[in-house]
Amino acid sequence: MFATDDTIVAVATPPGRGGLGVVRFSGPEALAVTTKLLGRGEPLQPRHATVGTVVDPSASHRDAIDQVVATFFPGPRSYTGDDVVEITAHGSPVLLERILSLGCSAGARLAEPGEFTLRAFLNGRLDLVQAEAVGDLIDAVTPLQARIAFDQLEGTVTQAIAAIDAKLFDLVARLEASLDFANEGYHFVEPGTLAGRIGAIREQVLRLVRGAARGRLIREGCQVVILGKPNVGKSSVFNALVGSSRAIVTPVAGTTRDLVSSVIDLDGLAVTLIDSAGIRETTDPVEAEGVSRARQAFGVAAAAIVVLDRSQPIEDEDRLVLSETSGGRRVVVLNKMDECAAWTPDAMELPVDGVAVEMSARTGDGLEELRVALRSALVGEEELRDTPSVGNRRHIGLLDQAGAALEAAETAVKTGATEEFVLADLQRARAAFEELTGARTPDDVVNHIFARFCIGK
Ligand SMILES: Nc1nc2c(ncn2[C@@H]2O[C@H](COP(=O)(O)OP(=O)(O)OP(=O)(O)O)[C@@H](O)[C@H]2O)c(=O)[nH]1
Ligand SMILES: [Mg+2]
Repeated sequence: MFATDDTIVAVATPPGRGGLGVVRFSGPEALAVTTKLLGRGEPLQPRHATVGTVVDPSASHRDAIDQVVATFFPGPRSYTGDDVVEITAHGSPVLLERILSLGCSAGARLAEPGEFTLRAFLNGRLDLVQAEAVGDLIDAVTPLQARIAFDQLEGTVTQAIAAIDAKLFDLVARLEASLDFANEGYHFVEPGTLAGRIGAIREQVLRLVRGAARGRLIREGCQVVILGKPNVGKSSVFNALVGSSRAIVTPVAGTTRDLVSSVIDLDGLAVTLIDSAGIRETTDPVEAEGVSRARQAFGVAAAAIVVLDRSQPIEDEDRLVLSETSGGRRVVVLNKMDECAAWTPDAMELPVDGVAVEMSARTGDGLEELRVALRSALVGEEELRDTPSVGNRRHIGLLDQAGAALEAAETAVKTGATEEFVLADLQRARAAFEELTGARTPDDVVNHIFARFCIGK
């Protein structure tokens, strides 16, 4: 863990040129260091934007570097909980570098990635779940991801867990009191109701875990691979969904060999769409490699789009793709509906479960239906915003641990174990909650969490 009693500095805006760039200082010397840089006699007024000039304090003559706006946020009511000063300069990387190095000469130290947010966590301004939400918010690529991360930062997950933990705490306190007064025969929990109470708490944990698969899909995004025999229009469907001619389309069968991918925003889901050579039997070594890559991509994909050409007769190759993908989530597309239909799914007795989407990648007809069908294949029909927002694997793992401990406690009660045993299981559940919120989290876990942040955050 880094030192927390010194003053850190970093550029808080992204690398590169911009209209403005922000250099942020945090720590006990933040005000003193920036007062030197600004060449000011009097200190900055708290929470006021002050126009000033950054100068080189070591220069013999007045060496003005940039005109800036400086704002002082006194601790503990600042982002980090320490004194914070933000200097907004012109967004030139050279200037910002200069201000950084002057700051270091004046007594600050370059911040490590995530160190500002780490301090906020250590100073109790945020719990660990909220600190992780800051990282998610910055990394979000879809508005829905950003929204869910912001909800988490606002404390929705924290509150859900706190509510469960409060009930657990109450139960533990009562059981401990019962143990203390065991000789007097006092019971602070009706023995007959104990299993039911634990079960009710476990049900709340399970509810959070049940929403987690979907939460993870939103947080991490997923892959969808496009399959089908040659020339059915896979690359055309890919381009239509991406909204540009990313993949090469030609009338020659076997055009696509390598995997081509692009991220699309499917109503908030970040879907990495993969165009492939499709699945077929082939002796051509290049195409065979393409097919093998397509199969691999399908192996890790969350779903497949299987494209069939409705203007040409169905062949064994189509049936091969349909049967290879029948186990997983998929959407079947009947493409080229702008031409005369050569068959219907019923007549061909195709193993097409659920709906098949009719579309024309050429005209764009049916594209919206495909988007809707794909979204519902991935996450169902529910409104994503209303689902519980646990999507972080660390959180899910710890909720699972808490659930298992509660299940053990319930079993212990039902099999007549003593209260000490039940208590030990309940304490394990509480420990999982404490690790989740950061009340008690091993240092290496905390370091790992903040190491993925960018510098300046
Ligand atoms: N009429 C019509 N033609 C289409 C449609 N979609 C694709 N095509 C044509 O079908 C041919 C093959 O399209 P691609 O998108 O390259 O097909 P593919 O499945 O990626 O082909 P390979 O990469 O060779 O496996 C091209 O000539 C496209 O213009 C459609 O909806 N209607
Ligand atoms: Mg192609």
